Amino acid sequence: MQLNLAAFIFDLDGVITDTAEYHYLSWQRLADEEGIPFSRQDNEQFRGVSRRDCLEILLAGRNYPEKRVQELLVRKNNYYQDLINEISSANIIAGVLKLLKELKQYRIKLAVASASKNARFVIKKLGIEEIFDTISDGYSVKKTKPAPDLFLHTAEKLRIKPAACAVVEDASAGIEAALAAGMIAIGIGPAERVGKAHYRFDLPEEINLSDIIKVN
Ligand code: B16
Ligand code: MG
Repeated sequence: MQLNLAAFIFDLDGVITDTAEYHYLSWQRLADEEGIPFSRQDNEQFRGVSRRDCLEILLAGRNYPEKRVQELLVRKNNYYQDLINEISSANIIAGVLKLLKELKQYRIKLAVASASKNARFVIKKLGIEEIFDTISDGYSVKKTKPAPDLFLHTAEKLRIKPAACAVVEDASAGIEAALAAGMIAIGIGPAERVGKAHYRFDLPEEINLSDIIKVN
């Protein structure tokens, strides 16, 4: 089925760039320092989930005082920022630039909606700030993914109805949020993770726009 879509909203980490790996490395370092068991497999649950919610999952009921929780959040973010300091346009996932340019040609609005408070910095580093009509990040709304708020907020800024928006997401929390927002969900990754999406691709470079949108 080909749809009449007016906007594409992109998740950042895991869709536009593989900072998901840097989040993982930072959490692993923190967990090791704290003697908390953690693995790459556990990190899958952290995709699209806010920093605070990730820490709560990591702590798994361990009762840390708020001051200590804050210290852990700052430490994790420092590790992450050290890693993203080094990124450049070379870190854009294959096929993403081509896709963005193609969408622009069709006069489809483009947005980023990321749960990350570092999203603007990362987009700047990637050198793609100018391509997007609007950027929403971890500061934009209170209720993060899987709540639909971030995507609805983004559609509102674009002045486009949710039903005319597609969301490209790599996280199960993000697909849930897109569906709850009444948008078309395009999942990037394995079916176990993003299988609930309307469309699913293993990689962004496999997205075939003419299968999804009406191209005149
Ligand atoms: P920060 P996305 C999300 O970004 C990441 O997937 C998730 O792993 C991370 O915890 C979250 O951002 C918060 O990031 O600590 O930088 O605020 O996938 O929604 O672009
Ligand atoms: Mg993501």
